[in-house]
Amino acid sequence: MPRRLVELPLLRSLKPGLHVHDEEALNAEPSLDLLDEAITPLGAFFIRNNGELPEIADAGAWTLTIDGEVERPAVWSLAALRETFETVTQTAVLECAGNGRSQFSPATDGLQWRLGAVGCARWTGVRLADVLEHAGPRRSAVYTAHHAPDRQIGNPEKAALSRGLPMAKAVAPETLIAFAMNGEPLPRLHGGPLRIVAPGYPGSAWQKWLDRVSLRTQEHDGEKMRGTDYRMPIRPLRPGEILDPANFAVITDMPVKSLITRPADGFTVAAGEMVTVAGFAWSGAVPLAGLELSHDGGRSWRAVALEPGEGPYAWRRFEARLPAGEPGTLTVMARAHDAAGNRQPLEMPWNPRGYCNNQVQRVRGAIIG
Ligand SMILES: Nc1nc2c(c(=O)[nH]1)N[C@H]1C(S)=C(S)[C@@H](COP(=O)(O)O)O[C@H]1N2
Ligand SMILES: [Mo]
Repeated sequence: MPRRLVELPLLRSLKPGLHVHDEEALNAEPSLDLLDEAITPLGAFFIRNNGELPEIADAGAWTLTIDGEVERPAVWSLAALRETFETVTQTAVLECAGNGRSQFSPATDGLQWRLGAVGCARWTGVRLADVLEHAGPRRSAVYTAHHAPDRQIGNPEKAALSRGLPMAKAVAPETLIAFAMNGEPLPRLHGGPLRIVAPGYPGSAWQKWLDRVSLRTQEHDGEKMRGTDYRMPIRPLRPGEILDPANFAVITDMPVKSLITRPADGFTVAAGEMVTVAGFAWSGAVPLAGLELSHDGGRSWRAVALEPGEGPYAWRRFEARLPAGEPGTLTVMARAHDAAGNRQPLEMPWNPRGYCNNQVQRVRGAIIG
């Protein structure tokens, strides 16, 4: 029986509100009203797989190998990892680099995500830095390579995805090898028993089903780390221009962004009433600095306070009540900025693979008389 006949119903029962983009690889995202919580529940968290879910016969027998440019290669059982290293919890946003891709025109290749390929969870595990330190990284090590058993659909010889991190991010205190999500054992759909958590980096860097970390003397060139995969052009490109991969750089820190989770697109409000506008803002490495709202289609903006988040990598809530004027249309927009002065663009410049779209979201409603 094809595996998806088993796995698709599983996904639908665990995550009933998700829109499934791809039934074979199981790629699915929630509607935005399901994201209206500081900690995204497991049942609303998007799923992104580049290949087939791996077969995991006995999660308890899982091992993690550390090798490559290290003095003391090691093989860890789950129990030994947990006993040896300090357990830490990091609240962090996980966002697919392709989130919002469906807004690019002309359309680009890749899953046509709307705006729901993002969530914020509490990730618990051990620091990748501690595990690497134990193995004694050599000076020659500049990049990690992460490996997992999932394979491409129709091509079981090839890994679905094998990405890595520059050493500085690998040994940063926020980077984890996680075994729990929102206080529960990490679900298989989210990479259990072990995954990388790289706060601020795109989802692609958060390797699921992690079974090997290998230190390398050069930037990793595994599956989905070559050509233009998860890379942005270093200068603006026009649609149709010849692409030279030398002009692309690996996506590292994700840009400042916000999401309006309320009201929903197509809302109605009576003239003279107030509309509650709520959602979240987040940023990759540079701290968030503020957020403005507009309810006149971007003609005027007003600053709105951000609530504190659960640490530097969590998203922060905003909520404001805006007046609905005369009958007609009402377009609500949110625009966040970071401490380096980067502000969400009204229009994201096009890029060939449709990545890192942080353009201001427009939620359109009607004021009725
Ligand atoms: N082994 C493996 N890890 C992976 C992937 C994958 O296909 N295989 N996809 C990556 C991508 S592109 C994203 S956006 C996140 C999604 O994590 P989630 O499914 O837990 O939401 O996992 C990442 N880790
Ligand atoms: Mo992704």
